[in-house]
Amino acid sequence: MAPLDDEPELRAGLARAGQSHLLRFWPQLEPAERAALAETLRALGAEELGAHCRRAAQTYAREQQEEEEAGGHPEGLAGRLQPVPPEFFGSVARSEPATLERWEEEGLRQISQGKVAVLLLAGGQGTRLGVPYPKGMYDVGLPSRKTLYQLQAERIRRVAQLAGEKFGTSCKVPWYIMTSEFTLGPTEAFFRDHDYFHLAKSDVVLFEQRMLPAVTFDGKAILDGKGKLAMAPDGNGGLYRALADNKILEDMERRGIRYIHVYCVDNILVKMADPVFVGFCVSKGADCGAKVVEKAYPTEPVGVVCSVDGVYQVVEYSEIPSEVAEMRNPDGRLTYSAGNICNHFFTLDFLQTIAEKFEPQLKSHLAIKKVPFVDEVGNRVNPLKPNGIKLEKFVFDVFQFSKNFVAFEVLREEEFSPLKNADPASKDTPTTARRSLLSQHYRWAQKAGARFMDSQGHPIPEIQSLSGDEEPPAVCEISPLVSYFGEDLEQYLNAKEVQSPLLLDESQAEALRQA
Ligand code: UD2
Repeated sequence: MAPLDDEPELRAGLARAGQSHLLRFWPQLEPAERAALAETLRALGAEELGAHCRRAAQTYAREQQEEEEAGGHPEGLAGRLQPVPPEFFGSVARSEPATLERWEEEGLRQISQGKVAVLLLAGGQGTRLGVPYPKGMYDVGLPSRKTLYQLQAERIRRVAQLAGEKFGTSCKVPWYIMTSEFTLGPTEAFFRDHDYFHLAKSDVVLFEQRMLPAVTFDGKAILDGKGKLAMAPDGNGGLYRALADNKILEDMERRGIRYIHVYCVDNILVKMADPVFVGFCVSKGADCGAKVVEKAYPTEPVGVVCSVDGVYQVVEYSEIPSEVAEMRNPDGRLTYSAGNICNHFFTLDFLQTIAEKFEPQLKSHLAIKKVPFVDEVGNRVNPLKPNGIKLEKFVFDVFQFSKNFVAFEVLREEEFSPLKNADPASKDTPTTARRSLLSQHYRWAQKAGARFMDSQGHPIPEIQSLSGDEEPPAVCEISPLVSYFGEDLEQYLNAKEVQSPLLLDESQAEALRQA
């Protein structure tokens, strides 16, 4: 294909691709703007750009037609779905403590041998939360004012320490972070400014996913400015191309990594490199696994793990017919209840197979959006109605290629509280995330034997079995550097009277231990 770095060639390539309008304002552009536009177009490639725009318009037309034919009753998909019976899942709630301990030990063993990495999907724009910086930099207002990134970094440090201590090794858990054009710069600067939260810089590997142009319903790439295309990251399933683009799998191989825990940025309770989950997947010989929680209500924005035509997959919340999402069993529980929480396990071998062989087969999902654009005379318009298509790949669409897929059900109040919306929305906000974490830490402290007192020294009445939705009676935040998942707290807290608010960091813990 011809390079697009000079004007006549640029024009010819775009004309063949049916995208000549992208040079409409060329005469008005400054040299630097021309160079930038030419560079974007060159990187995309005229042929690929044309193919992308056609695919977007065709996918849109096909889905519109399918919807019309189904007359709002998508029996098609409904007839092909089957729930996964609970007995096919591993489950924290249904397993004996000894079994959970066995899985945890197996996970810690793998970590201690340096075979486990974590991979964060952090290329999203966080539009619902509405902050102009990457979500990981968000501070939900904990007493420590730690950001999501800091909590995650400290959990990595602690889990590596636990594994190392248990098996007498010195080990690391490398942290791979997929960013996008929107999040790379600020994420890099944030980590640098915070000294990588005391992780070795070489163990924090940032890489970038690709961007794709937004397209009108009739297949024209949209101009966001006179010399700038409207672009969006290619979805969290862009991971697999990004792994290949950036030679990340080679890096993992060099480090001796065999298992990868992939997770999304906004779950304040995420268990980094979760030894129980990793140990469960390794014990089952799985190449691919997903953590799930029981879905709370039919419209909850989580995909469901189910089988489609006999193959385990996730049907995303944006694509599941409402009739299906609302189906209930005789006991009142949702039939499709295995809620995906974007916590996945992959073997390196599996990721290699995907990157080398199956990536091109991954489905492109359609998102219909309001995409700001410049009109024919060059005015920027914020549309009131959706006017554009974005195509995205989903990280879980590789499950269908697994030879041994497993799902693992965990407890929502211990492991899932995502930050999606700004306050004062009712769900998945900074307030709910903060409350979930503080309730969890209150439960841990209570279990370890702490007795909370108020500022006047009066005992604070306890609440037994506090749920993640309730405000705890005492404020207690435990640093991940002190306890990763509630372990080892008795030595600091058993039978101790502690004043609320308690911020149990390393120095406070040491003081309590000696008290
Ligand atoms: C995701 C899951 C959904 C459920 C929910 C739980 C997918 C496709 N959907 O939905 O089933 O588990 O999370 O919270 O996984 N991201 C990128 N690049 C992109 C787009 C997103 O890295 O191009 C990251 C994003 O930064 C985040 C994660 O992927 O860490 C999930 O993205 P989201 O918050 O947009 O996904 P959501 O809530 O729609």
